[in-house]
Amino acid sequence: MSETLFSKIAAGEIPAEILYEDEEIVAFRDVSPQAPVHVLVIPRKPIPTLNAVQPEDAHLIGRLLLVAAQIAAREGIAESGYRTVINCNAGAGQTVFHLHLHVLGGRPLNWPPG
Ligand code: DGP
Repeated sequence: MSETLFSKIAAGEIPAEILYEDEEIVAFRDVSPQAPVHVLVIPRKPIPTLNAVQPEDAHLIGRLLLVAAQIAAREGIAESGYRTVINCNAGAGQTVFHLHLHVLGGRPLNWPPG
C-alpha cells in the first residue's frame, strides 16, 4: 500500500484535527483553510485521483458524500450552504494525490468559482 500524506494523517502518524473516522473514511480540518469551515473527507484507501476510482469503489465514494453532509450539519453550515469539491489532477489544483473531498462553508461562496 503506497503511503501518502493523507494516509499518514489517517494512520495518526501526522497530527490533524480529526472530525470523523471509521474503518473506511477519515475527515479532518484543512491546514490551510479557504473558508471558516474547510474540512477534507478522505477514504483510507489511497486512491490517487478521481480518475482512478473503480466501479467497486462506488459505495465508498457515496459514503464520502454522506460523511460530508454529516460534517456540514455538525459544523452548522448545512442550512446556510456549503460546497463540496474534488480537484482532479494538477490543472484543477490537486496537490495531494490521495483522493479527498473538500467541504467549504461559513462564508458566501461565489459561483462560478473561477
Ligand atoms: P488539493 O489542492 O485539492 O490537493 O487539496 C489539498 C489540501 O490539503 C489543501 O487544501 C491543503 C491541505 N493540506 C496539505 N497538507 C496538509 C496537512 O499536512 N494537513 C492538513 N490538515 N491539510 C493539509
